Formats: sequence, structure tokens, C-alpha cells
Amino acid sequence: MAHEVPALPYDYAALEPYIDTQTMHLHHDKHHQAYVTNLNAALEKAPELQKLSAEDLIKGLENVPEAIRGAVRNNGGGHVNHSMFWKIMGPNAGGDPNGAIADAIKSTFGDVNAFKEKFNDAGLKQFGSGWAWLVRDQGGKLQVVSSANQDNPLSQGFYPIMGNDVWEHAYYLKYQNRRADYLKEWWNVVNWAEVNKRFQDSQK
Ligand code: MN3
Repeated sequence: MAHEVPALPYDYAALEPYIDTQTMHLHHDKHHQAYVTNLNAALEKAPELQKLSAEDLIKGLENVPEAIRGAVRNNGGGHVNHSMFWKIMGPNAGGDPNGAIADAIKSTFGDVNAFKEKFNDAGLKQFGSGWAWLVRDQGGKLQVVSSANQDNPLSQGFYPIMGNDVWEHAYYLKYQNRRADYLKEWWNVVNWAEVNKRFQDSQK
């Protein structure tokens, strides 16, 4: 069964004014779709991998034939990253984290603001395209990391709890070169219920 772009779980305009409607259309319908189209095209050359989830593909890149490994890394990563991204955002969201992730953030980073600052800094300092992440490492500790391109922390043995897309396609129409402003405003759309769910899943 071919990979598919999941439908947005809310309206394209739902994240206004922080993320504009046109960006959501282009980002979801064009960019995410392109990753999925290219992933499916690459997997035509390795039909035995077509039954694997995109997560399993990027967790085990060493098992992907070299001829398509780059395509799977970039496009499989793009598919996994964006499938998470749409869900960890939402309307009427934002504010301070709650539940177990709030406690874990406070005990790891001191307080929520220190965490947000570290996360924003990772996004700001990522040179070129990439992502800022909150991950759970194999020892169970939370870490803030960044990655280039569409690389996903799963490929490094981390569980991605939340991530923000700092590719220019994610913010340029509204924020132009002001990536720092985008990073700051993005917290207004974070769906902490979904982040808590991912934090739970990270401990399985
Ligand atoms: Mn993107």
C-alpha cells in the first residue's frame, strides 16, 4: 500500500494569525505531497520495503539499498516529520505545557521558558533548512537537538516528542527572513495534548 499524505486535522485557516492559510496550503498540499510522491517512487525500486511504515524505514536506513537510501532518508523523513508536525499544532492551542511533559520539561530544563529558549535557539542556529526537536534519548532523558534537511531523530536512536520546521517554506510568506519571530509565535499553536501523547509513546 502506497504512502499517503494524511488530511490536515483542522482547517487550513485554523492556525491564523500565527501560520497563514496560504503557507498551510503550500506546505501540506505541495511540499508534504512531494515527499510522499518521491518516497513512493523510490520504493518502486525496492518493493520488499513497501510494507514498512515510513518510521521503520528511517529507523533502519542501513537496511535500505544504497541506490535509494538518500531518497528514502530525505522523502521518508519529510513524510514522518510533517505527519507529526500537523498533529502537534492546532487551533485554540499554545500556552504553557501541562501534564507529564510539563513536569519532565521542568525537571530537565529548569522551567518552561528555559526550555523554549533552548528549543528556539536550536531552530535559529540550524544553518539552512532543518528542524528543532525535543527528543527522548535511549537513557530516557529529554534533550533539545536540531537536524539538517528532513533528517529525523529516529535515525539517531532518539524518539521525537515534538519538532518545529525551520525550512523557509514553513514561514517565509508571513515572516520573511525573521525566523526568530516565527519560532517565538509558533508556541501559540502547539497542541500540548498531542505532545503529551507522543511523550507517552516515547516511553513504550
Ligand atoms: Mn516543511
